[in-house]
Amino acid sequence: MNKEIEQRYLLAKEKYARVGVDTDLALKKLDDVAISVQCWQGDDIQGFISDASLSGGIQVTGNYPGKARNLKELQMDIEKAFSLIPGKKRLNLHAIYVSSPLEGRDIDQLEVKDFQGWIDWAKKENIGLDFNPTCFSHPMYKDNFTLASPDEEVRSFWVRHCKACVKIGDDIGRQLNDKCVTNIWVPDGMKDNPYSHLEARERLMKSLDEILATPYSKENELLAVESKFFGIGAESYTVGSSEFYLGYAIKNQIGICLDAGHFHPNEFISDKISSALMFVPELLLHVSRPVYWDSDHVVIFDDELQRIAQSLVRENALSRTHIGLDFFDATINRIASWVIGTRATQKALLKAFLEPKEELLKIENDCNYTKRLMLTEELKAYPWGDVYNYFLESHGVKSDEDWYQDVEEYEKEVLSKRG
Ligand code: RNT
Ligand code: ZN
Repeated sequence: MNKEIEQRYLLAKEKYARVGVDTDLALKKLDDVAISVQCWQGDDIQGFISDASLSGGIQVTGNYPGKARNLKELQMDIEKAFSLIPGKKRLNLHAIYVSSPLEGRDIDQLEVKDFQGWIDWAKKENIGLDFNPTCFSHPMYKDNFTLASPDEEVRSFWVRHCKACVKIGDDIGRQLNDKCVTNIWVPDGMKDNPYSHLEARERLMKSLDEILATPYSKENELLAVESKFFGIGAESYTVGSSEFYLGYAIKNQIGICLDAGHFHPNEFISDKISSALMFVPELLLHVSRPVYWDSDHVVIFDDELQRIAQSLVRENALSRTHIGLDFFDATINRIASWVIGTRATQKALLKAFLEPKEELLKIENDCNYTKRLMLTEELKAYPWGDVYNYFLESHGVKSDEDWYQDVEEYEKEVLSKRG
């Protein structure tokens, strides 16, 4: 253990103790929170099935060298990133990341064996896996539609794909003995004003009902549905809106996925967590960073990330919330982006764990808003960074900016040699 980091921690511990906060306990709590890291940042959502370009109204810009080109490279890169991120982690997979060739089958015929390479890897890494059907980047994504398509051939293709994914998520959860969150997001929408907003929603509901009829165990798998406000090329109408999916999740008692980039610029998912959890059993978060319109920038330690973490901790939401990251940026080193985004999320959680919860609740219930403002402001400058560094060091991970050397070395030795 680095002496300076230890000394700084001991000073921080004393300071926090004065306001009734136990830093050791906060670190223990942080250790228990699993963050699901999105595999798709490693190769700009390309996957291993085809070289079709990304569609579905989402875009990855940039051409930073060294993206993973196959399973081995992606696993290697994730392992590198994980070595720089302490604490519990999971990996979030999209269905296009098969671990062995499909040999003539299309994605409506996926089976768990197509992901066995990941399941075995997850066992070795001692992590859980999450899963997503991939309803884009495929020729059957037609006229901006998948599950809500008016073309029965298209709609039923995507229903088969999603049913196969539900089955796979169930198998993953069983094999790993760790619940797999399978999240359904579809890009369905319209560029220009629809004549009717209703018909496509009825078709989406019909498709979802068919998908939910797939046998699966709620112990092995949580199904979640993800709403969106608009996508590129679908600016005027999104079938799976927030109201649609929240209603659907409540009615069917499945998870709702709140993506930080899928709402109006002045609307925050942090304020939705407590309400949603009153009506759905579990929540999935796509922690992301919107900039003007839906663009998934690398998560940073900004106000909304802190508010999300505060909601989770202050409102006892952690035990029913799955934290997933969702960003893709091809202009910077992809491994660094994983480390930065995941560490930022951990920092926000730790900062929230380091609040004197009971006292702040009491102050608030006494309607002593002056004291609440004073204390929350003062806490912002408390030495939580020293506590986080101690967390890193005690897990044998390099603290402050020192981890970046590893990434630079890896870029030089490995990434720069990829074609
Ligand atoms: C798209 C959604 C969705 C995707 C991933 C790749 O707007 O946020 O979650 O980012 O499935
Ligand atoms: Zn998302």
